Amino acid sequence: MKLSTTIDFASFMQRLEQKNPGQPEYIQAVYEVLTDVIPWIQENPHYAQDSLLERICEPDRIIKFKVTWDDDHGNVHINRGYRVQGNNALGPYKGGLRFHPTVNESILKFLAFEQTFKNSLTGMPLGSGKGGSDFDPKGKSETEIKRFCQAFITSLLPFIGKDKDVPAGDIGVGSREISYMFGQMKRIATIAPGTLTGKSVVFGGSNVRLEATGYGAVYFLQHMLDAQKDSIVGKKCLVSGSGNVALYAAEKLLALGAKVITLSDSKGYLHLPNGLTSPQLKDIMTLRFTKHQPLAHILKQYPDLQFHSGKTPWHTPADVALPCATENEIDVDDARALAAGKVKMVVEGANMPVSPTAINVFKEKGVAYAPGKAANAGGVAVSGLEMSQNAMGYFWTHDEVDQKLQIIMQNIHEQCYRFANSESDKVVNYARGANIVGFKKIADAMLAFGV
Ligand code: NDP
Ligand code: 2IT
Repeated sequence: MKLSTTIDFASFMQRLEQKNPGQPEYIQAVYEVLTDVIPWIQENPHYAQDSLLERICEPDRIIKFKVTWDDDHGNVHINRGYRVQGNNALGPYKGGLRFHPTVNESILKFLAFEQTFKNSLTGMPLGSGKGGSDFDPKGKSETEIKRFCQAFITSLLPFIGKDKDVPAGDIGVGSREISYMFGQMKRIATIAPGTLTGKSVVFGGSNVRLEATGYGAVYFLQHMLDAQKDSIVGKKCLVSGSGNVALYAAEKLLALGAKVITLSDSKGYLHLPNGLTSPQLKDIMTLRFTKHQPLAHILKQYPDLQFHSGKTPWHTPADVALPCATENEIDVDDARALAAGKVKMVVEGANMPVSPTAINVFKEKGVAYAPGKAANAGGVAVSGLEMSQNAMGYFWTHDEVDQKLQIIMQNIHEQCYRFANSESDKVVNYARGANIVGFKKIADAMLAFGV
């Protein structure tokens, strides 16, 4: 054991940047965590030993492969596939797959790094990983999507397994894609159902996994409000995105009496000044999940709604913002606009949607900020419950899983709140709590294992 009692933040980051050139998202994610963890390690020097931080930052391995598929006209296309296996101290590598043209090593390393802390926070025996491809599902036919999914998972299959690495969905990978991949896995090998999560309940999926990330984020928001003796009823909420996380967050917000006044996609945002209604949400779900069409097409059914092309929701006055689309969707100007618009809480449904400078604006302005690794952990937590159910060969009902999800989100909130150590802050520093609690558990496991 080598005990070094100090870690210099600036030189740590400098070494990391030199070692990982051209990976800004990954550097950003590490920077955000170390902002809280390094000062905590100075007070707890036990955790400065054995290069723990360096070892957590460096993924265990990165698998990179070619994915070849043919389109409906017989043209052959080549994409890159990846799986970043982050850290398996707490359990098998676990995290989603993203299909989006922006996917590269930096993005997947940031996502795997975030997943390490998120999965630790769930309290479940889950390591961390992330994967995907630069394949763009937009404009592809159903059969092209199917062939791509089959080609992708065929190449990834040797590297995954129920006790080894368990993928799930993320941007561009929903139930349709998981079904194609699971079908292909069954076709070519004998696989345990717990090798992939987010499956349909018809063939071994868990109740509530589809809704879990969005529902979980809203449960987390409820606890933030409770801690301030406030209530969710009547709160005006800005939601960005109109995918899995955004629309199920919207569904739960409506069920609990809040108002959803925006939704968005990569083309712009939909303004609903009187609040989204349940029939509108149902139609938007059909449009997005079944027809796979852009959000603006909802105007064909609801011509009175306003869609603002090329704009984001953040300049709309409200009480709460739930960014549920993608990384870095809220920058410093957006943060200032949110604070000026009287937003008091920002809850990340997406992974790292708020940039570091925007987080600083929230700190200055007294806006409570819940990081994705805590607030959106409900998705992976129910994936963990799916693995448990698959291992048992049994299932829990919708209400049973929802109850467990609520307890998990309550525990995550409690832990973050307890370790936030916010005396000198204007609001509870949930990010500090999440980073420290997430780190400590993995560090304890790694110390116990020895080098
Ligand atoms: P979906 O693919 O279902 O939806 C993504 C949504 O975000 C779409 O509305 C999409 O619009 C929008 N979007 C994507 N990229 C951009 C961009 N560059 N600019 C603006 N909008 C964009 O993905 P999910 O809902 O599953 O994921 C959303 C976020 O939540 C991601 O950050 C993901 O990592 C995170 N997350 C997901 C979990 C899950 O269980 N699915 C769990 C935890 C976190 P368009 O269709 O126009 O591209
Ligand atoms: O970012 C995430 O937590 C996810 N995409 C879900 C991961 C999972 O394994 O369910």
